[in-house]
Parts: sequence; structure tokens; C-alpha cells
Amino acid sequence: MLYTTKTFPFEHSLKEAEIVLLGIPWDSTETGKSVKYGPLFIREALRNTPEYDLETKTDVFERFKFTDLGDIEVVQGNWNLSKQRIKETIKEIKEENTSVFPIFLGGDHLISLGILKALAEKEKITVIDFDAHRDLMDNWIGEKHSHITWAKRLLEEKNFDLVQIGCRSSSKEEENFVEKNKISDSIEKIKGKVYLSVDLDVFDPMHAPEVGTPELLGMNPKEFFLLLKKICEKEVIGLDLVECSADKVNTQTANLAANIIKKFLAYKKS
Ligand SMILES: [Mn+2]
Repeated sequence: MLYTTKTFPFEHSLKEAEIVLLGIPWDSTETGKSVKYGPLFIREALRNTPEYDLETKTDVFERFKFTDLGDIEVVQGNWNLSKQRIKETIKEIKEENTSVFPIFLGGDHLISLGILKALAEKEKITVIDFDAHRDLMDNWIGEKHSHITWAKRLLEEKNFDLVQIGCRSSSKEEENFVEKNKISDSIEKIKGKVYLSVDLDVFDPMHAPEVGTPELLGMNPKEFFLLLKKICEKEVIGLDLVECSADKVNTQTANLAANIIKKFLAYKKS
């Protein structure tokens, strides 16, 4: 149509796509501000972000064939049903296109557990988790599945390693666990497949104020992009951006999230 616009003008079918965007607006375990509208506002920010990256001189949507599948219909309050839908949706995507690279928009951080269980393979996957928090509590006021416990649940699965970067808020219980399990904060020694999870609260609230649980003294985007470039030299198999609590258009956090996606696509190995 001559005078209509789609969300993204560069949409391809899932079968031919190289990158697939999928929102997971789950926020039932959020303990701070609601992150239900993260996918909506990150998507809108991505639509408004110029696709040309000056640093690498690439048009990121020309570089990769892109498709947006919209959001998974999660059932707020029911993690069992929601994780099942995450699992089945990812399975369906992979059946249609085995090599497509997924980018997930959250939602609270528990979605990473559902995603990773669906992506699990025999081969070990190293999860690089950018986060102000450890998320390694055994339970949160009695609940085992929460955005505060997802990383602990993940390590109960056999085929994952965890690297955590940017942590500055933790508990004695979590730090004992980190020491005992030798959880690293370095990407240098990582070999094999990598999954990247970006909790937007890793950034200083000056750069990303709209997050579920903000923490002072965080990273700045420049530091993050330097690390992201190095991570992109590895075999990255998926990316999520979680905990965006934006509730209107044009917020700093959603804009930063959109720019992370753009930089990632500029740096990503083709
Ligand atoms: Mn987190």
C-alpha cells in the first residue's frame, strides 16, 4: 500500500529470516516496577532507531534478514503454562528455520530460564549475564521461580555455565554460592556456544532509569559496547533484553535497548 506503514519495513518471512524478534511480556514475578510493556516500547524504539551504524558503516537491517513475530501470549500468574508456551514457540521457530538467530524482549528475568531450557542442547552453553543482581537466591519468599532465582534454577540444569558481569547488589547466600561454584565475571576463557542475557539494570540509572529494580553505580553504554564487541567474536546463539519497565514512548531504557540490538547486529559474525 502506498501510504501505510508496517512496524518494520524490512520484514521477511520466518523461513528466510536470519534474525527473529520475539517479545515475552511476562512480569508476574517482578518485585519492582512492572516490566510488562518492555517488548512494546523496545519495539517502538527499535522502529525509530536509524538502522545505519556509523562505527561499523553497516545498515544492520540490510546486513541481516529480519522478522518480528510479535509477542508470546503469556499467562500472567501461571509460570508453568507460560514457560510451556515459550518452549513450544521456540520449538516451532526452530522447526521452521533451524539457523535463525533469536532476539527476545522481556519481560522479567525469569523468561531467560524458559528460553534457555528450550534452547538447551547436549553441548554446553555459556550464559553471559549482564546484571546488577546475582539472581542466585534459592527462593524468593517461598517461590522457587522468580526473576531473583532464575540463575540458580538454571545452574541446576547440567548443560549451562554462567558468567555474570556488572553485579553490584547481592546477598551473603548468593556470594557464598558464587565462590563455591566459581562463577566468573570474565569472558576471556569462554569457549563454545554463548547466550547473552542483558538485564537492563546493569546500566547506571542515569542511562537506564526505567528498569524493575534500579541500582546505583552501574555500567555506562560505552563500557558495555566494548565488551559486546568482544562477545560477538564468539559463537553467540541468542540474545535477550529484560527488565525494561518503560511505560511510554521515547524512554531512555527502551532507546538504549534498541541501540544494543542495533550494535549487536552490527558486531555479530555473519
Ligand atoms: Mn536479573
